[in-house]
Amino acid sequence: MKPRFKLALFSAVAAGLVSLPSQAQSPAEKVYVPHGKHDEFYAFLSGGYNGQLSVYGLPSGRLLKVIPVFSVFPMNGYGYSEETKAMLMTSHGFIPWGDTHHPELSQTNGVPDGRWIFINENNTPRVARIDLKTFETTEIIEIPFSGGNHASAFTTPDTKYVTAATRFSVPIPQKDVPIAEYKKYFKGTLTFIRADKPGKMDIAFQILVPGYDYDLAHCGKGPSYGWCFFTSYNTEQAHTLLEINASMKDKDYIAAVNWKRAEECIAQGKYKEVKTKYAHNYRPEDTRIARTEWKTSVKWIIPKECPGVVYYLPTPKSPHGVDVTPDGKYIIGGGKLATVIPIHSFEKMINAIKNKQFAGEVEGIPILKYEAVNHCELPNPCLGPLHTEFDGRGHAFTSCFISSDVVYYDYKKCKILGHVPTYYSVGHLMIPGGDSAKPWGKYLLPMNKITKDVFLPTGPELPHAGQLYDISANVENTKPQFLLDLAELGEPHYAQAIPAKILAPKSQKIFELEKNKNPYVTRSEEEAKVVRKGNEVHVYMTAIRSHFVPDNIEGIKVGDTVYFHVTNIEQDWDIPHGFAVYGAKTSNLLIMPGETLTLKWKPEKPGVYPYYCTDFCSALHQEMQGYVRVSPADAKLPFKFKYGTGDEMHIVK
Ligand code: RUQ
Ligand code: CUA
Repeated sequence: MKPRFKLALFSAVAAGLVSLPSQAQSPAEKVYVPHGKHDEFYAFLSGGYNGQLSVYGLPSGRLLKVIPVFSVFPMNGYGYSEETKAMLMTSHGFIPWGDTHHPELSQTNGVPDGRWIFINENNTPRVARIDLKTFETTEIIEIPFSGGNHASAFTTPDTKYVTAATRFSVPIPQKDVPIAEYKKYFKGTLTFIRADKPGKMDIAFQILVPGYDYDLAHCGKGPSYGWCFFTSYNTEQAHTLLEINASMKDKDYIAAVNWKRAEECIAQGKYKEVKTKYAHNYRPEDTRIARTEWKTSVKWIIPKECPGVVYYLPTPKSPHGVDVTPDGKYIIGGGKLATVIPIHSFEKMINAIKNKQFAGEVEGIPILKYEAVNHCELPNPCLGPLHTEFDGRGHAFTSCFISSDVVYYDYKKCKILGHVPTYYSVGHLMIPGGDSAKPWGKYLLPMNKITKDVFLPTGPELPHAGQLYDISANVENTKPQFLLDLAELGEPHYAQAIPAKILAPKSQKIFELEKNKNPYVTRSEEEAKVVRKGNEVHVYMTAIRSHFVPDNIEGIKVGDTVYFHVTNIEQDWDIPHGFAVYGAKTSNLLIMPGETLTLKWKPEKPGVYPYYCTDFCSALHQEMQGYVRVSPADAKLPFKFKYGTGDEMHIVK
């Protein structure tokens, strides 16, 4: 290029008159988001064994937030404050940890709409809803009759249901039986959770299925609306040495569930109501106090008694992921041990059902003939195919664990277009909207299991690495361009992304003090008070730049249980206050503007204990402190508190 032309082109580009072909920009230019500009996408990456969900900006790869879901989070008091403890309640009691796998955005007409994001917990089967106005976990439902909730939390295109299933089949109902009698006692359940009404998550029904390992799911859309698909492995029903014993058969199954049919059976009373106990935890917008509601039964559908509700599609070999193309016409299985990628046709499946092209039956579930449902087998794709996402242009991208790459292909023509490397051993991959009816495309993010030499070494434990690729040019003739290595938190299994322009305008800035319905709210400093009820002391405290009211408290005695109900009375965006008291066996609280949070404290020894704000909130943040005096249990000290030189205030006995 001649220098003068280069200059002219540069000014034309700068003036926004000409846009350069995307491949003409360097990776650094493509991921650089200058000060004053924001990222184009929010990306939500599960944290796996950290039990959380991380929020990144794309393309910069900046970590914006960690949302605690199934694990306590000392950073803001989630799971420690009295208002949030109940979120982690289960039928096994309070559980401070969970294993998050698959985030899934709520959808309208098959397109992510930015209302909520759901995510599953694998270990103690649960599903959570995160409200995307506040980026907070607001609801968690436990799933009974399940073990290892992995094929979850995938949504129907209208968010009517999200899915759950047993990855580990278990005795259903649970009982004390010899493990060797697996085949006799162990069963699986496929669960549909009603999810479109906040605060009212509910198990609509469970389908009782043979005791295999149900691994992943995705629901149909467009022509396949009304169906969801679940992979299974271990159809051998092994209970020991699964790496060999569950890899014997050439094909396992994808279970195709007709949930419309299930609804009919429920309406006709073809179900069994079974007694059990499971937790439904909800944190409403007004009180912001999480409460546990105990649910006591579920509806079971037995496939024999509801014909047409489930069919098995034979699928090679120990399939992991199952993904439905944006047009809803094809179902792609990722057979970990398979040498091909099987692409099933929904239309063929429906015809096979009509024409009864069955190869057998298990427990009332017809097995369809493989040839009758298979659209094609993508030959020699890669080694260890797992998961598939779509760019919305007719191309599928499948992650391949063993060969550490992503293969991309035309799924209708069954034609491979190319491969890109991953570093290393990719698990899930994500394209914004890539499992929806209308992918936004643009980026591809494979998320890897093994990092090795990608980043500076940090001892034996390394962050997982993701690789961001540009797929904005049609991959038919342009290879994806490598952009960035992303250091991830925990182990991201699946991820989701949505354009910032959908989400950012909805983001809530404060909680309105007026609307705060916490019974311990203190709306003004005049209302601050300390109330004793026997051995319980309730401190109604306010926080504002740069003091607490009260800031001196006397009359607490050893043996008291003190509840600090701290209301942040600021009404200004991004001005949280923290609260911590010396010796408290809990985390700090991080209180948002307009919010009330409660810290429980049992002082054990007489003395004077400081408390302070943990978030540097103003030039006088260091002055934002107070003292609480603790006297011996038998002390006759008057109960008093104050702020400033004024008299003792608002003591309520
Ligand atoms: S997993 S790497 Cu979704 Cu939990 Cu596949
Ligand atoms: Cu409030 Cu620092």
